[in-house]
Parts: sequence; C-alpha cells; structure tokens
Amino acid sequence: MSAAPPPVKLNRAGLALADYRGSKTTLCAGCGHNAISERIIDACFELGIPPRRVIKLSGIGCSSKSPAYFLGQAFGFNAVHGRMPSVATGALLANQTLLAIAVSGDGDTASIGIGQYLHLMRRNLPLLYIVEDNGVYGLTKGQFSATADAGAKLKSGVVNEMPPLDLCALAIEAGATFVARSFSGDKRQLTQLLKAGLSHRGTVVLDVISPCVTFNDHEGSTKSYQYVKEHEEAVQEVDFVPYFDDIQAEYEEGTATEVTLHDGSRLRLRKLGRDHDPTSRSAALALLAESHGQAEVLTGLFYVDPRKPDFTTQLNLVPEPLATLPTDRVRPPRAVLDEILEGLR
Ligand SMILES: Cc1ncc(C[n+]2csc(CCOP(=O)(O)OP(=O)(O)O)c2C)c(N)n1
Ligand code: SF4
Ligand SMILES: [Mg+2]
Repeated sequence: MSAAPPPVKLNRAGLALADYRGSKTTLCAGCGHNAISERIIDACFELGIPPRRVIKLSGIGCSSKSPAYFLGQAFGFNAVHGRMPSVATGALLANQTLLAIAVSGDGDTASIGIGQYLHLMRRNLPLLYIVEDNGVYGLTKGQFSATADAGAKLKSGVVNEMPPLDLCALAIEAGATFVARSFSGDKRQLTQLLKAGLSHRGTVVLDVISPCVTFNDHEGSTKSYQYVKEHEEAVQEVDFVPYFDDIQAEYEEGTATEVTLHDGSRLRLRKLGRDHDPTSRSAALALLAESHGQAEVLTGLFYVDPRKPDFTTQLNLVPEPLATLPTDRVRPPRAVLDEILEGLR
C-alpha cells in the first residue's frame, strides 16, 4: 500500500500555494521575470491575501505579460504601453478596497511611461509597483532602455552612451513613500520586500533587477546574472514581521532599526556596511547619488514614510467603493442638477 500524500499546507486564508498560481509562463526559461512571479506567489500566500481582493495591472513588454503567471483568480488589466498608471488610478478610485499589484518593465516605465510614472509617485496612490528591470526592451529584441548603464554593451557590440535614469531616486523625488531595489535572484530579500510593500498603504516602488537571458545576459552587460551577483551591495538585511505574527527576532542593540507600517506590521533592518536611515528622504537621495557611476548594484530599502496619507485618503473618499454604490447614490437628483445649472447662468 502506498503512503498517504503529505497534507497540503494552508495559509491563514485557508488557501494552498496552488491557489496563488496563474497560467504556465510563456517567457524564456531562466528569465528573471519568472523568478519575480514566483516570489509574488510566495509573498501573497505567506501573508494570506485573498486573491480575489487583488487587481493586477501592467503595460506592454515581457514583464507586463507576467501578471498572467500569478494569482489566476485575481482581477487584471493589461493596459497599453506606458499607460498603466492611469488605469491603476481609475481602478483604485472606483474601488479603494482592492489591493493593487502593478508590474511593468524598464521600457514600459522609464522610456514611454516616464511621465505617467512620475505623476503616479506624486499622488501616493496605494499600490505595489514592480519594475522588472533588465535594461532592455526584451519583447522587441533587446534594444537599450533608459535604465541601461552608460558603457553597457549589447551582444552586437553596440555601446550605450547615455546615462541611466534611476527609477528609485526619481520615485523618492516625486513623492513615493516606499522605495527599494532588489534582484530577481535574491530570493530572501525580494520576498521580504514584497511582503513589506504589500503591507504599506501608499505608492511602493520595487525596482527589481531581472536579467534578460536572451538579450542582456552576456559579458559587458551590467544587468546580467553574473554582474549583479558580483556587484550587489545590500544596504541592510531586511526582515518583515506581519502584524498578525509576534515572533521576536533578537538583534544586537545599535545594529538594527525598526519601522512600523500602517497596518502594524514591522520592518526590521539590520545594518550592513552602511549607516543608512530609510526614514530620511535626503539620506535616501544622497545614498543613491553616491552610488551613481560606481560599479555596484545597490539593493535594499532606500526610503519609507508610513505616515503620509495615500491618494484615496487625501481625496476623502467614502468608505464604500464607488463601483458598488447604487445609481441613486452616485447620480445627483434632478433638482440638484437644475440648481447647479441655474447657478451657472
Ligand atoms: C505605443 C507603442 N510603442 C512601442 C511598442 C513596442 N514595444 C513593445 S514592448 C516594448 C518595450 C518593452 O520593454 P520593457 O518594458 O523593458 O519590457 P521587457 O520586455 O524588457 O520585460 C516596446 C518598445 C508598443 N507596443 N507600443
Ligand atoms: S526576451 Fe528577455 S525579457 Fe523577454 S522573456 Fe526572454 S529573457 Fe525574458
Ligand atoms: Mg526591459
């Protein structure tokens, strides 16, 4: 008689890991974007997020195809190139109870979508915005994007002469309230940052270096697996303790900082080489400015502000989602419209 299969582990929502999966990936084997989808699945499972509370948003690119590969039961909208922030803003104003996970690429965000990106940061719309950053337009055969480093080489030998845009520095400058960088190959750090980002109420930017194995994983690339492994410099070790979990981790005094997020979850940051205060905007911008032009890929949490009100709070929206209110509560009665029109005469 064969042994009974081990029981399926369920999370606090009573769901199994399989409930967080999506369709089978159609991306290249080894693409960093696939690893990020796996980490999103892990983070949502571990936090016990009901998939039907989630809306997945993306633009155009290999990265923007990724939402099909996780949380198959969630809502989703694949917007046009670089215009996902507008769709996300509309969706969250119609229903602010949704948990928004946005996935974009460096081309979708830093090239065609840079204007929409900056205005999204400015509003502090509550969403997790993941940039799957490979320095190229993977979907259209690997041209340099605006995050490619100066001096980086294409396989064909073409050298990028332009300086890169730093999406983290721009996000902090424009008003985002949780800004971090990670690497698709850094399972632990990425999962912790995803869990923390999903618990923050405001705009979260996670710029994840995600190598394109087909067009940008060779010698001369600064976004290849080998280059990032050799040059990754984590600012701190990140530990996330959700509000429902009270496990105490021991830290030596003077080596760690703790940040409490909106929902009571805590972020514990153990200092590594650098002394960085992630609650200081100026310190975060200075840290990123110092790293420019250095042969290092700085990762970790650069900036967090759990106090700034998010966009839906700033707008003082009614607690019920506008999308679910009946017509008689959202359409002003005839007498009110007549009064408005009279006032305009
Ligand atoms: C308006 C418009 N312009 C150009 C394109 C062609 N296009 C498709 S994807 C893409 C870039 C995608 O790059 P990125 O966002 O970095 O995604 P990746 O494929 O690298 O993950 C471009 C330029 C398009 N689809 N629509
Ligand atoms: S072309 Fe590059 S970015 Fe696109 S799926 Fe393949 S490895 Fe990933
Ligand atoms: Mg790209």
